[in-house]
Amino acid sequence: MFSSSDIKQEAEKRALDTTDQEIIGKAIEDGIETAWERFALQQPQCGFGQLGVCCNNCAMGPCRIDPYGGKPSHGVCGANVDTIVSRNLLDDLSVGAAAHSDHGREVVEVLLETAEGKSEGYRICDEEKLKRVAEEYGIGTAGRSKEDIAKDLALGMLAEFGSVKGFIQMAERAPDKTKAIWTEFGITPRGIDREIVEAMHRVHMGVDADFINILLHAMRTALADGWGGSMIATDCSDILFGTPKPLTSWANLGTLSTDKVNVVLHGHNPLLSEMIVQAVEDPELKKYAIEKGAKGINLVGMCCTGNELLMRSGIPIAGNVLDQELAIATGAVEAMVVDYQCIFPSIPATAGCYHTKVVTTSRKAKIPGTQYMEFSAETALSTAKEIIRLAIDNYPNRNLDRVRIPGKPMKVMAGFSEEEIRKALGGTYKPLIDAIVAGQIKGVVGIVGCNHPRIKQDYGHVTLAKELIKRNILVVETGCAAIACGKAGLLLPEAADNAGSRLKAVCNLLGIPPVLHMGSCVDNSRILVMASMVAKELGVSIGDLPLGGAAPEWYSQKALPIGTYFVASGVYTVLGIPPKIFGSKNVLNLLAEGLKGITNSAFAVEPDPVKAADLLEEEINRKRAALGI
Ligand code: CUV
Ligand code: SF4
Repeated sequence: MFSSSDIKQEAEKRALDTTDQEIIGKAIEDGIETAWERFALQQPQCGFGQLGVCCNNCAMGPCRIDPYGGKPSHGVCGANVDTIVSRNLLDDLSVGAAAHSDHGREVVEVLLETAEGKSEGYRICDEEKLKRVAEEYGIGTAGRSKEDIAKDLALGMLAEFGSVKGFIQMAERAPDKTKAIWTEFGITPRGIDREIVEAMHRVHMGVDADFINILLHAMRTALADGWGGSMIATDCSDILFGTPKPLTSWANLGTLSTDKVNVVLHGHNPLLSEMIVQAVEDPELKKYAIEKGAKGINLVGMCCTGNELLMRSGIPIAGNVLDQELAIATGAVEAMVVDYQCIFPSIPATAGCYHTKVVTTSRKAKIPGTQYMEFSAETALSTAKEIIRLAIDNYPNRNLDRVRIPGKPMKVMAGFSEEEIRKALGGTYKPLIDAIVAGQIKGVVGIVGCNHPRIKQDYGHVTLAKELIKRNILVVETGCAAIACGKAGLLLPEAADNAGSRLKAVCNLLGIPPVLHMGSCVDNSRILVMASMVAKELGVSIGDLPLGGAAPEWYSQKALPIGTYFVASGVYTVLGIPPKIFGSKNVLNLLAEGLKGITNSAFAVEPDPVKAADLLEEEINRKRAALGI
């Protein structure tokens, strides 16, 4: 067992943020098992698996290849290491693309139901964006009701999942030079489901054995996510709930309240969480909370659904993926409401040590030991109210002796949608381009992705962001990376003091932070759109721009298509955690080198965030030189 100084040390080893450290300490004292304990129990992890040389695709396996070039060198079917490694990568990447895209589909379905008057609680909020996107789809808008337009748009988008027309409309947003590269290499995405299903076909035993062919399809599948499923998720969410605008709010576990009913909204899709935001406005529920002895209801977000709520409604964000168990360990959470993705199946066990109720809501994601309250568009608001009632009912069960709410929340500024960034610049990207040409901003890097228990929580994100802004590189962020930097105080205009003098001057002039929170993981599509607009303004490809991407602490399969559509769109991307491809030199060389000849970008792996900043800066300088600036 740990002594108290050991506990402190252990907590400091696990997380960067002091509020997280405090609750890690409490969790250890309370004897709660978290991802960190389970990660330790898994050590040493299987080397074959880590290298990607194990294949379990068919019943003749599992097969594994000797990573040192000895025997066995082939699976029972004869697949070699390149086939196995690339096929495993395509498999994982497709899972990630499916997760984003299926989330996108649900938003479109609710848009359709809303247009048809069949949903409860939803309305079309951003009519201007609706019309703009509808026009891209060739849908007439003049003199039509927003419902009629939305119906046509939703049907048009739903059709793209299966691909009737053979291309994805939103991929047309890419600059011509980028699209020409996709055409040349045959990786233009044809349909969202189509690429994922084809990927599943190709990984079947005895289909695609050519690692180059497999990796090209991986790029096409990733593009179908970034410029398809994810972009649809972003744009339809904006249409339904409003396009985010800059606002301020709060971050970290200190956003939990000592005297209000705490409800943590965890997961990904804003469809559920936005209804809960509406539900807590109900005067009856507010009264009910007071009757139960609370001062009110306190909603906080977690992970990407938290990012969605923060961006649009200014709901405080309690933390990122490794905070889900910690939030419960504060002893102050009445209910954790989840939909899907990144929800640890351990959550009900953690909750069982306190009074917390875990509510699952999606038919696709049931977790034993939770309360299931099915969520559907037709009854969304009523279900949301029921969920809040359940949380209120649970308030009297809070055991004050076991509650600890740490520190103070950190102020954050969020809500930087592509539209708002452009607006802040005066309507076009010309001022940004001028600043880049003048060297006031050396380049732009997107830091994205999750936490991983192998890395001190948030250390990779925060260290890399600080290093980059110091070098006058503007940082844009999504996902858990953005939450990490929020906790660290980097999402504030004052954080420009940490930036190089040139970037600092730009930030001060515009009153913006040096690290811009652009949303959830599907909102990486906002970064693509921004890059595309800048490239179009210059008449170049995205690959020509001084941009970079990084996923310092990624774990999720979803990070694979994100990284890959960045690279396939022309953005050099550094990963802090090695993907499971090191068993194949050929696969590694193609992704780290060979792609440069195709998209003028590639992957790199660098666990040290300072060195990762060096790599990104070098690449930005290379692209600047090629542009003659
Ligand atoms: Ni979708 S995918 S852990 S919440 S960023 Fe956070 Fe973001 Fe990764 Fe999940
Ligand atoms: Fe083994 Fe080939 Fe089957 Fe994979 S597909 S498990 S390598 S026999």
